[in-house]
Amino acid sequence: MSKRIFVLNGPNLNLLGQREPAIYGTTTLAEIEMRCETKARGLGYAIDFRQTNFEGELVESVHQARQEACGIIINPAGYSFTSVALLDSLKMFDGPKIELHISNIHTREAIYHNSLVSRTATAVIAGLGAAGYELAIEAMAGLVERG
Ligand code: CA2
Repeated sequence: MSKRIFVLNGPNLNLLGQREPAIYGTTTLAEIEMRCETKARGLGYAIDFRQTNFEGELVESVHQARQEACGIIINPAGYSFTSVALLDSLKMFDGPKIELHISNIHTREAIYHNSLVSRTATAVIAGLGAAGYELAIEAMAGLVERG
């Protein structure tokens, strides 16, 4: 079994730490990647950490995960609420999938309440800030090993 977890990040998350710190905190995506690497390594996993502003690229990463990953952690950002294509691709991935949001989408404006991705997610983490990523890695290891 592959011991590689894909950590996928959608549009605008490359700007994390630079804007709206009250909602998204001050940690950059590069810092989050380093923390995920460390956490995963400690648990015996490798990660493939990616960010893209393009919907099709996110879909292609999910396709690639079908061959290479034991699990997917995904912060689809704005595509959570709009992308049937992303939902469809995730449905084709048989392993565990954790949807992650830095903010608590349910306490925000109504446009952020209905995530399409949640319909296929094994679990959802929202509102724990950047720390949610490390928790997701830990949870993913549990899902892969214990189901
Ligand atoms: O809380 C999250 O992680 C979100 O997925 C972030 C998305 C938003 O559409 C979701 O509702 C919740 C937006 C990402 C915007 O990225 C920014 C990056 C830096 C500064 C401000 C926004």
